[in-house]
Amino acid sequence: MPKQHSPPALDSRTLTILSAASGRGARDQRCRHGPRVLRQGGLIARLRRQGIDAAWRGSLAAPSAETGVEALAAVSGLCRRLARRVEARVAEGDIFAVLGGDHACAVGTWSGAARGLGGGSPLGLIWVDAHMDAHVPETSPSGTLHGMPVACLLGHGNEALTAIAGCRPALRPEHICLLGVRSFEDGEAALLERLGVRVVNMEEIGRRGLDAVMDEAAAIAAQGTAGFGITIDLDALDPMAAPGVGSPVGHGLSADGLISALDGLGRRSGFIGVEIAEFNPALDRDGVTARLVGDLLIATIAARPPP
Ligand SMILES: [Mn+2]
Repeated sequence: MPKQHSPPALDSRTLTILSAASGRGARDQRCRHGPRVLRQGGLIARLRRQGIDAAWRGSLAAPSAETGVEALAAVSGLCRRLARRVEARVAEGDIFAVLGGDHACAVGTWSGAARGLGGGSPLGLIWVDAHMDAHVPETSPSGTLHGMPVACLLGHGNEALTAIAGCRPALRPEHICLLGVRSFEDGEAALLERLGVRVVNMEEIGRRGLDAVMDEAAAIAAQGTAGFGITIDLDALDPMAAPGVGSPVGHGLSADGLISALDGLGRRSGFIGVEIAEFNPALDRDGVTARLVGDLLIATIAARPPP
């Protein structure tokens, strides 16, 4: 019998912002500057103006390549620390927002969320991404860890990462849905297919509309779980809308479409938190991607304004 996770009403909760300033999961490591640029750009003040009681409660980072610490050790260390922070927030009933860094931070975020919900209480997750992020070291052409977090959370891959969730995987395949996929390799697609993970590609989004597939994803994440969240890799968006990302892929989601599909997600019962990753300020143009991070958080979290 899963423990019932019954968070207080959203408007009485604090939004805890945690940042994971690491690019060690990627070849281009400049996503590590993302959290600093967002913070200096006034993200907290903007959220507060929208009535979100946001507080920055932890700036985590990974050792840079120059320290000689290898990427797996750097990323797993960061993820372990991030997992502890997220676990505590979920156990308290606060909602959290994790800001990356490259998307390898998702291993820490969602392993911690699963622990915070308690043993035997499944986690649900909506994964918005141009990629599948479901490689294991044996299938990955690049070997970069930001291509592996979905596999790790399902219990496949480096033990230094899979073990962060505890004695069982952070996620069961039936409780995660990928949205926006359009760039992947055979090995990772085969893993997700074998596990029965629902993957919604851009062709299907074009056919059914983003609102409809987001509804389906939210149902997958919420059904039979004790709590659910969403992780957004900014590369899910079209590079015209979000140029400042780690690995741009053409023909992605529109900003307006994603903002509209996210509206109200945070008010659904069981919602525990959001993660936004892969903001690379070095490739941003006129702050458009930084602003979009705020737009996406507000759409997900903010209470609907009174009519
Ligand atoms: Mn990703």
